[in-house]
Amino acid sequence: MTVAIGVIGTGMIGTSHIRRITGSLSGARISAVTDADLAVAKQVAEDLPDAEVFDTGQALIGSGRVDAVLVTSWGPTHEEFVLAAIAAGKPVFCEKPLATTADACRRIIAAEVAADRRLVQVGFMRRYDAAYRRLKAEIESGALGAPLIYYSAHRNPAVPSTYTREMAIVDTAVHDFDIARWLLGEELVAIRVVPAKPNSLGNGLQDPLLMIVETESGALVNVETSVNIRYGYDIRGEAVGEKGTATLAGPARVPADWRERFTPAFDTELQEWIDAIASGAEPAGPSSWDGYAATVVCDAGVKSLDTLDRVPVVLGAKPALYERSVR
Ligand code: NAD
Ligand code: ISE
Repeated sequence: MTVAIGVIGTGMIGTSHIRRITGSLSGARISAVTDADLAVAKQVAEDLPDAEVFDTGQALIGSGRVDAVLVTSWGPTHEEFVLAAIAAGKPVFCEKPLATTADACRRIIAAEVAADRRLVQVGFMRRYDAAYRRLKAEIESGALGAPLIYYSAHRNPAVPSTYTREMAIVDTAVHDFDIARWLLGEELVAIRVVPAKPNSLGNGLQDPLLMIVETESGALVNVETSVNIRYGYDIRGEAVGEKGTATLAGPARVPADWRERFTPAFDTELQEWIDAIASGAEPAGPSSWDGYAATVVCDAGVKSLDTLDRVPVVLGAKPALYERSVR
């Protein structure tokens, strides 16, 4: 079966995913596209002979031309499209964040649990990166002893003028929260944000930030976001255990941006998603619960940025649906 994918949001990452699906991946085709700016969607469709342009995301999701939905629009629009895809019984891959508020994520979880079927996968692509997978295997081998601290540096060369103070947490550190949960196999339970001396190249942005995040077992995750670092896109990680440490292997030279750093991870995440749909399996990648957990940490982080206090992260009970498919 060739999976017919409809894409909602043909901006930067939407077109990048379209190119990988049509250029380097197998088993899928782009059958539909839409964008809030229809002229952009039409332009993208010119290179996609099989794709129909839809006026809205809702119309695209409802179309018989679409087997599965790829949501790559702006974060605040994700909830509406993910809920519509669940209602239509169609698998949906949603770029991070799953949704921008914890309540919106809860509504998605409620809809998926009611469907009693995993239909949603969230775009936390770091889980598919070879270096992160090696680091996880090393932690899980027990060679380091119990993990005590995980250092996670997330450095962007620059950000657009539309990037706000909170985005260092909700748009950037959200990846670090997810990867720390995945590497350590634990939920995050509290966060404290500490702003550093501002980078004078940051146009008044509160940048860099340090975040001290606590896990259920009492281990610490130390996240650094620096989004005006200029020299490149530098992603670092180090796990400190009771009797050893392990470092996230980096590329030979610092990449220019997130696309260059994570291209193989994006390829693997989407290929595995396509393969699961083609075989009728539930997606095995990051779930709605993972998207929710990361968003709740972000909410607490934004509160801490405002108050400089330690803010607890309260998740509530995890539905059984999400116990059966953690990769
Ligand atoms: P972008 O602004 O380049 O593209 C978003 C597109 O969505 C725009 O063309 C916009 O017109 C369209 N859009 C907005 N609202 C819409 C609606 N209601 N219906 C249809 N289209 C709509 O942004 P981007 O950088 O491509 O980011 C898109 C999403 O991908 C964001 O959630 C972002 O956080 C995520 N992202 C993830 C990664 C990653 O590393 N996984 C990297 C970049 C972006
Ligand atoms: C962007 O949206 C991403 O998701 C990138 O992976 C991240 O590094 C960047 O900070 C975000 O703005």
